[in-house]
Amino acid sequence: MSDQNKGKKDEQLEQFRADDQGKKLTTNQGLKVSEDEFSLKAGDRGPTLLEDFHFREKMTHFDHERIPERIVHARGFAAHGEFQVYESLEEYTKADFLTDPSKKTPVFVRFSTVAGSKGSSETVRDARGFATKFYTDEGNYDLVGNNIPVFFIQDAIKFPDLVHALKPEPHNEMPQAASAHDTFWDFVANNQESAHMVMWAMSDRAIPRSFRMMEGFGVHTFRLVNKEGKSHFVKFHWKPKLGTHSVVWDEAQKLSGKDADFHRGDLWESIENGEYPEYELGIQVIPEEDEHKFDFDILDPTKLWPEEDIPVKLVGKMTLNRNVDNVFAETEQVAFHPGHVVPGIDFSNDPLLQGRLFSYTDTQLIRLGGPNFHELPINRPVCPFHNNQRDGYGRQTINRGQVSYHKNSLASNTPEPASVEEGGYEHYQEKVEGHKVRARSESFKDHFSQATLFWNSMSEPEKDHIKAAFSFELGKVGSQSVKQQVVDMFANVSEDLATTVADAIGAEVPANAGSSVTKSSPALSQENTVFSAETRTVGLIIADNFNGSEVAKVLDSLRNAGTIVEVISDKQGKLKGDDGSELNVDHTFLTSESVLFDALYVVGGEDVSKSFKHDAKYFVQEAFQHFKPIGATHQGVNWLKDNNLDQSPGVVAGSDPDSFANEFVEAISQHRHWTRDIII
Ligand code: HDE
Repeated sequence: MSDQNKGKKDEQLEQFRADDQGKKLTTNQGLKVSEDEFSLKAGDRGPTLLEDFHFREKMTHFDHERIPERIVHARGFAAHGEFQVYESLEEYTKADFLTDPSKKTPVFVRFSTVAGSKGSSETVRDARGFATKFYTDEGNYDLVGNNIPVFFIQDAIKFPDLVHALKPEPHNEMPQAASAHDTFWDFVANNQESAHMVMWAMSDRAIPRSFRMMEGFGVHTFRLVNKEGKSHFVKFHWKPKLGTHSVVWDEAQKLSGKDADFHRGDLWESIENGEYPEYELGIQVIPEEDEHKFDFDILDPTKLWPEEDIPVKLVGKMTLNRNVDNVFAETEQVAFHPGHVVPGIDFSNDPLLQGRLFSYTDTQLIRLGGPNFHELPINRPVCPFHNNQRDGYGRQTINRGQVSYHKNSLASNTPEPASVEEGGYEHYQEKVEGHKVRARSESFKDHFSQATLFWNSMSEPEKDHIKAAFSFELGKVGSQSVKQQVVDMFANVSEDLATTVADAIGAEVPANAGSSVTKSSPALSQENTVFSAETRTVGLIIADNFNGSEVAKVLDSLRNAGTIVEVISDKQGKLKGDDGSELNVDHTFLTSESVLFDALYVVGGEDVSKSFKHDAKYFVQEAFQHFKPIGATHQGVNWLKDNNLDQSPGVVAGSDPDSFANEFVEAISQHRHWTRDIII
């Protein structure tokens, strides 16, 4: 890691790092150990002795190595980085890290799936967590978001119900990391506020290509408060530099088996290769006085703010530039909490957010074993912290002195609260009045308009994917009644959707299907995202005796365009070109699969075996079915012709290395070629 990436947080973590390599083995008490293979026994064939403190310490520690996994978001992966605001946002907020453009704030970001266990696959259909801890000079600020801008429910009290319905069913603990089962869809049909989020969950957003290629959203409406005490409502966005891209469902399922670590592998590798993932922070701002000017309630977490109506202002950039040293110590022990705020950032009365403000500390107490989890290296703020909290399991701070209470005279009444001018946090003084009621606001009762807005905003391929996703998920549901209820529910969103799905799953479309909502929001379609060939992986299928000079030219162009080329052949080792050049084989047909690549470049070679041709054909056909760009030169061109693939969109066959490379790079940057004549 270069020095420029070393921030305050990294310096702090350095105090806790340990390198064991080259050292003598000791017990935890520092005693050097002379033997670590054999327990202490009464005779070399006799029983083990209780006296063997080394054995007992080693075994006891091992027995206690596991902690409870997160109840949701158990499967996650994280990286360090930094955030910098472009220009001062003092008009809206007094938060120091958002007003000083010269400041680089260290961050730690954990991405996750929601439903699956800690060891589950990463390419399942699910929302993704996108949780960012900013280690600011005024304390930690956590933006604990998802890659979908809305949520299933409107009130936190329903979260245990939602999660019970989504998780594997309790009688047989199936299915793992999947929503395609009866209880989830029963919940959906009977809690219709979920309609909008379910549309997102059935869309391509729920099967991202990479953590680097998905948006992040704070979901709730928050407040920004400036020095003068003026408040604006705000929604937070993360916009990935590489655009928002997804895999296709068949590919996602195959990836689950071929590489359950597909997303963490992608993040890890890109950081190791210096291809640092970047995201811009965006804000949508609504002045307080405009709170009631919209046809939805801005406190309702099942609603987004259409970007065409309330533009997203890009205000800063986050770069992830360092992998963790130890996944347990950092990724597993990091404790996020939407209530970790700094002066200038405040909450709204969104009832989902209000409940989250309780849940996150509570869950860390069981997960991390007590109230001192803030002392774990990954969770420590980079600014000093002082208060009268003491003791508890695993306490590390040695608080000196006699006094641990407020108010006091013995320590001159310190630590003392700071005034607002000194940086003391002051809750926004919103005027609140009301009766104590358990109720849903009337303004929260429209569950379908934005579900239809989302549907209307999709391109035709995206709509097809949503129809197929509903048909798959409901096709896995056993209860005919639940299937019918779901069709009845989504008939409120679109007649076309309901009709296709009903047909696929043997249900009836209700007579009054359809919606009167015609509005759309083009920003919601992935067709309008950023397209680039950068960091795309290209599998080069090649054999001995290839045309060395021409292939080298193409590879140069591909690499100059920022793609990563990996060589696939039938055996490992080196391949020789006709000019004596050499290529190292990265993967064989046995150790890889087309689903692991964004594009294939097929060259082949003279005299390849029948099995080589067979395996290459399988790779190419599968990549074709997944709408991926395929390039071919030399023998590869004939193979494409033999398989009738050469005339399709996104398939580039060529003989001139320069023009071929340009066309192929363009095809790669398009991500997928949906106009191919393929039935999904
Ligand atoms: Fe969470 N959520 N959540 N959540 N959430 C947790 O906290 C909860 C919600 C999100 O990488 C838990 O430390 C409630 C929305 C992320 O460590 C828990 C409600 C959003 C992560 C919890 C919600 C999120 C969590 C489990 C409804 C997007 C992973 C482990 C009121 C804005 C953070 C933990 C990480 C984790 C509670 C809804 C995002 C149980 C009660 C909406 C990214 O506290």
